[in-house]
Amino acid sequence: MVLVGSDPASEVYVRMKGKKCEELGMHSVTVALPEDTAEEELLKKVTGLNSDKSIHGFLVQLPLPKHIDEKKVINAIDPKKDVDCFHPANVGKMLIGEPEFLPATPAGVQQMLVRSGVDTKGKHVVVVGRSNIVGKPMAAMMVQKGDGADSTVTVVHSRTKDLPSITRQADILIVAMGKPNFVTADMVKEGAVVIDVGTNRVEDPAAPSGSRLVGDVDFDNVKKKTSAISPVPGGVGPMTICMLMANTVAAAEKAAVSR
Ligand code: L34
Repeated sequence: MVLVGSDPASEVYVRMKGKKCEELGMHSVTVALPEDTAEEELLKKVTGLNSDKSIHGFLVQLPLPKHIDEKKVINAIDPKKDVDCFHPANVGKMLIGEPEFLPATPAGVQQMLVRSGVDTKGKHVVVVGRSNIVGKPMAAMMVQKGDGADSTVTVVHSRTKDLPSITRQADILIVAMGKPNFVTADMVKEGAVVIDVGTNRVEDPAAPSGSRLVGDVDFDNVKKKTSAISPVPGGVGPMTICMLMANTVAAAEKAAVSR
């Protein structure tokens, strides 16, 4: 894992990933670089990891400091080691149904559905949000053929007209908007399955740290209408980390076979 700067949330996530590697008996290294690292310096690190035979997969934790072009950095990662599945070549392969890797957060959502016994075939999945990391790949995965997919997919976002009228049609509602309490009970159909991808830190004077982690869904009120709902924390976040680990194992297996 490459971490640039000292964004507190990124530090937490990277630490959690390192711990998970240790738990699983996987070698892991965290390359921590200062906030003022030059783009060229980071690109050099990426090139170094690309050719390092002791590393089967790596990621550059996002967001990066403003002076660094994220696209350039992602493009520099060897697609065979791109366990985030952020490289355009890997995104393309996923889109045509021939994935090298699956992007960790959407794959975590899909596994949650599969392992909870939620039928997705022919169901109306509404994805709220259109980011490159969650919304777009999530929609692309749910329209693929096969188990845990085969859905009819609608993507809604900040420019959608009458968004609640569409979310109310969802059998499965996947929310990745990045806004606390964005989805309220009136926006959800009775009996729907709701997956909350949001991780927002909000001020809470009552909390020991002065803040608290919440999703994009008004959990307590929406819960009353759903047949299943995922919480924040303890929902999609830990699944993301699991899928990153799975991708890393897959990368190592592929490297062993092709050697
Ligand atoms: N390159 N950048 C890259 N890859 C990623 O896969 C990520 N992401 C997102 C941010 N930037 C990235 C993550 O790892 C978000 N993310 C992530 C990972 C784990 C958790 C949340 C986001 C997680 O496990 N959250 C815990 C709570 C942790 C806390 O207390 O802050 C949860 O239970 O939701």
